[in-house]
Amino acid sequence: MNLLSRTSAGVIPLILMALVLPVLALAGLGLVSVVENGYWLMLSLVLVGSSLLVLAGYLWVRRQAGEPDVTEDDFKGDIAVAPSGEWGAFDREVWQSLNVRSKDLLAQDDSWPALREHSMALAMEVSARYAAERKGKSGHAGQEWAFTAPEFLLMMEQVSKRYRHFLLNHVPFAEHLKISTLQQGYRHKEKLGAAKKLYDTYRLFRAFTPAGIVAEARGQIFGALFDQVSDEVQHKLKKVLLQEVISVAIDLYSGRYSVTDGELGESTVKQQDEGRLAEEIEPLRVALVGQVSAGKSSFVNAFVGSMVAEVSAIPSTDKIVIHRCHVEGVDLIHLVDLPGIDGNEKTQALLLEQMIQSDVIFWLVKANQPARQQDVMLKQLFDDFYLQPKNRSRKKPRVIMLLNQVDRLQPANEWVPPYDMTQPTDAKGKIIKAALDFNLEQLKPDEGIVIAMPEQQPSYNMAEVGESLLGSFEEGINTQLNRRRLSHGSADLTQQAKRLYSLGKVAAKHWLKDQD
Ligand SMILES: Nc1nc2c(ncn2[C@@H]2O[C@H](COP(=O)(O)OP(=O)(O)O)[C@@H](O)[C@H]2O)c(=O)[nH]1
Ligand SMILES: [Mg+2]
Repeated sequence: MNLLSRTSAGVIPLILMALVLPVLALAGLGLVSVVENGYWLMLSLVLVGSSLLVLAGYLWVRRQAGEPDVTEDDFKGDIAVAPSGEWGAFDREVWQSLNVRSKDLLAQDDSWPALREHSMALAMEVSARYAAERKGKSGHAGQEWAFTAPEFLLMMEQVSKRYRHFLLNHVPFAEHLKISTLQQGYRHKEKLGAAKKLYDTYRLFRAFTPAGIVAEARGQIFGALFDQVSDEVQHKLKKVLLQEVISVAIDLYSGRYSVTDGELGESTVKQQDEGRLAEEIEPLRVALVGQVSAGKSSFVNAFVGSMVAEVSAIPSTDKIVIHRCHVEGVDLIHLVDLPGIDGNEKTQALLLEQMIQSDVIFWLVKANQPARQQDVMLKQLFDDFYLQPKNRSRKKPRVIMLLNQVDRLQPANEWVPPYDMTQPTDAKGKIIKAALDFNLEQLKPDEGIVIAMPEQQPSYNMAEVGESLLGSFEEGINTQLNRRRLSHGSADLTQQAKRLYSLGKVAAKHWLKDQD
């Protein structure tokens, strides 16, 4: 090895000399002939050309080495838009079918310029789905584009904002993008503000769909970055953009965005921020529903007793008592003790009204009571309410059935909790399980838990109820946001919702601490 390298070290200069000397000699002769024959110009051109070739080659090699193509592996997390937690059943249905549609559109043509037409088609289809109902009622045909120019602007702002957020979270180097260009459509907002007529809005929409802007400004905005993104990833980015359009269109047409002309101007964002400050997430509103003596009042005592919480009752009208549960000074949960179901129509109307104003429902059912009919009827009314076209964007509160007084089931003198509902072993356990299954079938709640609060004895299964309530906390807050946004088009409460989720965790700690 050593010998070989030493030998070659000595041989190479010799070979080079042997080659270089003749070449130099030839070059000298060549130069003489260039001068003699007047080929100066030609030589200069050849020199410039070859230098450029070498430079280009160098740049290409450097680029290949330093900045590899962005591939799918570089993406963080799942690149798809999730349906909003606040949506009702109908909204989700529209979301599902429009996602299929968007896939078809991209399969037909997934070039960037095609996105504008696609987003148009998708928004129009969302609009048509929501307008079908309105049209049927008012008799106005062609009301598909029944939104105001400011609403349209808001929609565009939302798509841009969400897409930017998406890019920042998922696309490497995205922070270098100049997204301000993405919103260049705002330069035209004076025109939009003046566009009162449907047709004008329609035309402007055609011109300025967010996807259209992205498509057109793509070169400026994304420049080299997007050129390095693989086709597959680009396809996904396009898919996401269309999903954002669908998502925002659903929010728009389901009535979640409604602004008046006056609200839009230079200070829209500021106004929204002020609105955000003024608006507070309310405590989780938990309604207690059940027949007379099902155990609603006992439940309030047992449940809040198991929670390290201060409770203060606010008596209200119509025999409704609201128990406020504070944890560490924070008003966290309102337990709403409602009058018993009694088959009376007036009571039924009051109960329904209260239920749809709640975020979670605890439905107490007496295990040893034969008459289920009144419960089933009220549940039917409740379910039907959300099936009505005008309520289809409302989010239904979660119904947790509490099968109470299971201690009284046969054999009545035997009560040795706990009972395992997945695999009951003794006769009592099997009877409790049968009662649970029967009542789940009758009432069709979202979930069912067996409990007991016999007098002079410890209450059974409050911890499971607590955990179930915490598990429903996020969904419950979404239900609240859905309700409040639909009733007065409120601003973005997401931040506050997050605050409340973390408070929920504080509550959990207290609950669990007290259970052992
Ligand atoms: N044995 C037993 N009695 C219960 C249970 N839950 C409630 N009770 C009793 O049933 C009666 C009615 O309860 P109450 O909470 O006033 O029902 P409400 O009308 O729904 O508010 C009271 O005497 C309670 O002590 C239970 O799980 N087991
Ligand atoms: Mg009571």
